[in-house]
Amino acid sequence: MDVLVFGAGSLGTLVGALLARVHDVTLVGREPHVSRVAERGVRVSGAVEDRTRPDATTDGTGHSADLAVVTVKSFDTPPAADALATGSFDAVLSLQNGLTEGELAARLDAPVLAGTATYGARLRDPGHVECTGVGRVVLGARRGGTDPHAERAGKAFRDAGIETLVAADMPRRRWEKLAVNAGVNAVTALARVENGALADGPGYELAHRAARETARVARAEGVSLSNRRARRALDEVVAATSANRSSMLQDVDAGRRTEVEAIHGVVVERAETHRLAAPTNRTLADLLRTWERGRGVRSE
Ligand code: KPL
Repeated sequence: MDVLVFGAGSLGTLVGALLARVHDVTLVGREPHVSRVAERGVRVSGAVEDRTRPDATTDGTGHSADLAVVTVKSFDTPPAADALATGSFDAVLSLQNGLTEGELAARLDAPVLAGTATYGARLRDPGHVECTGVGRVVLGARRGGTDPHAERAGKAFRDAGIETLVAADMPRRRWEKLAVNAGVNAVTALARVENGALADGPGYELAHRAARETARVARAEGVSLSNRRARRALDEVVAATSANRSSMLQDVDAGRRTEVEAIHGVVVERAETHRLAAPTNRTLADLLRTWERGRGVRSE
């Protein structure tokens, strides 16, 4: 299968390198990573060890492939979608934080699939990604139900040795992941700790509150996600990824813009639509926005 992985950050590089075991993969990313991958391939270390040779380019326009996997940061979704729209794909799969699949679908003709990934990944150096935890990819039709494109994408992932489930309830799973990200990401980024440091500490109650608020907003959106289920998902992810530095902590460590808007911003905005309060998400969002302004990575 021909696969384009759009976004060669930590998760995109890991997924692209693993897919390249059995598929023809092109990674779209930035320099100096792209040149190193083009010269020597990708080295995968940690929980999975491998070296594979995907193609790599900085130009995301004019590609055609059986599947495009979008792994860019949520705020880079509009330009990524515009670049993808210049090419041709049988299906496009979003493996991003937030609820970006709607944004992709609005700009693309190809069917858009929703996905979640709990693999831990960290870019060590250009051309070198560490797998910090073997998780699972779950993917399916973005509005739920079955979809032959999802079955095909799921098989392609499994053929490459990636733990993958094709699910018919992606809207609930996407909101559940959003609840987990709302609980884990800001608290670990602001406290500068690994995910596992949340367990049983004072940050845990804060994380649970953010996840509960998110589940309540999900229910107002017509998605069946109980507080208990959101809490269990949060507990499971914290236990399974205890040694991980969350993607938001990695952004804060690197002085980069975070995904605050795609996580807490979306929860607060949708809560407002339903006249619900989301004080924990609002507070976490304001703290992160203040940090971004202070670091000069945010203008508004
Ligand atoms: O998705 C993640 C992230 O870091 O963005 C979790 C699941 C919280 C794992 O670190």
